[in-house]
Amino acid sequence: MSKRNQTLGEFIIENQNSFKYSSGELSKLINSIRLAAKVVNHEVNKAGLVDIIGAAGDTNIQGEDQQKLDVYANDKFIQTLTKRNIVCGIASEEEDDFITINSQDENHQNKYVVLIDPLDGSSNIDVNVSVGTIFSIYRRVTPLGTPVSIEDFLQKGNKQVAAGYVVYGTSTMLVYTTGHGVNGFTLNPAIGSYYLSHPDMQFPEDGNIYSVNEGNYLDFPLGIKKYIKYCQEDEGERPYTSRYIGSLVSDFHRNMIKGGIYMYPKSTKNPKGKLRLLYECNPMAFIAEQANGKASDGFNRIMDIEPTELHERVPFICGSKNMVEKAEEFMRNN
Ligand code: AHM
Ligand code: MG
Repeated sequence: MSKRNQTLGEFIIENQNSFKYSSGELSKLINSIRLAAKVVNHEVNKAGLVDIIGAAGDTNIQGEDQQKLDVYANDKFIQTLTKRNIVCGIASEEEDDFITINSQDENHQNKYVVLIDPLDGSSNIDVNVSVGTIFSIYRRVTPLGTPVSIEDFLQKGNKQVAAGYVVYGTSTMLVYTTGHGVNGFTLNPAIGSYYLSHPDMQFPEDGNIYSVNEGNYLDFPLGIKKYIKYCQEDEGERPYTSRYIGSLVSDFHRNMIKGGIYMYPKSTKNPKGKLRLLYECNPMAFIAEQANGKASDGFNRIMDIEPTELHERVPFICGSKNMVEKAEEFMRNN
C-alpha cells in the first residue's frame, strides 16, 4: 500500500513484487533513471546562467566543453543505463540508430530495452519554460545470448512493461507506471530525494482544457478543426479553455491533473503528425491508460499500432477519456 511521503526508493522496493517478472532488475532500471534524472535536473536548472558559464559549443572556465542540454541529457541517460547489466539496447530520439549493450559476461544476457526522449520540448529551455524526459521500457523479444535487434525496439506499445516521464518544472517530478496505476514523485532538491506526492494519479473523465498548436489550424484535418470549434462554442458547460505550453510532458501533466486533451494532429506541414510513436506517444499513451485516460491517433488506439521504424511519427490525441472519444467522433464523421 503506497503512502504519501514515502521516498521513491522505498516505493520501488515495496512494490517490486507486484511486477510479474520480479527479479529486481526492473526496479534497478527505474532506479538508474531516477539517478540520471537528478543529474539532468541539476544541469537544466542552470540553463539561465548560459551567459555566465558559457553557451553550447564554448569551452568553460575549467576548460570543459559546454554541451547543448539535449545532448548532455542524452549522454547522461545512456551512461547511467549502460552500466547496470540490465539493458541490452537503447534507442533515443537523439540517435539515428539504436545502441547495442552487451552484458558484463559478454554473452548478451541483459533483458530490457529502453526507448527515450532525453529532453523533450528543448526549444523551451532558452526561455525558462518546463521541459521533460520521456522513457519507455520493454522486455526484449529476441533470445538471450544474441545481440539486441531492431525487432526488440519495434514492439507495439501494449507490450511496454514500464513507462514514465520527468518534468523539470516549478518542481521536478518523476511520474511512472509499471502497469499498476500511475504514481508521481516530487524531488526535494535540498535532500536529493523524490517523495511520493501524487499517488494513484487519474485523468478526470472529462475536462475543459484543450491543448493544441492553433497556429497550424488552417492545415488541420476537418475533424480536428470542427472539434476545436466545438470546444469554443458557447453552449452549456463550454467553451473550454486553451492551454498550450509546447512541451508535451508539461501539457500532458497539467491535463492529467486538471482534465483536458492534448492534440498534435497531422497537418500539411507534418503529414504524419510531429510526435514520435516510440519515444513520445507510446509511453504517454501507457501512462494515460493507466490513469484512466485515453490515447488515439484519431481512429485507433496508439498502443495497438505496429511500429515499422524507430523514428516513426504519428498523429496524437491524448487525455481525458470523454474528450478523446469526442475528438475521435469528429474525426470519424468528417
Ligand atoms: P521535440 O522532440 O523536438 O522537442 O518536439 C516535441 C515537442 C513536444 O514536446 C511539443 O508538444 C511539440 O513538440 C510542440 O511542437 P510545436 O512547436 O510544433 O507546437
Ligand atoms: Mg521530443
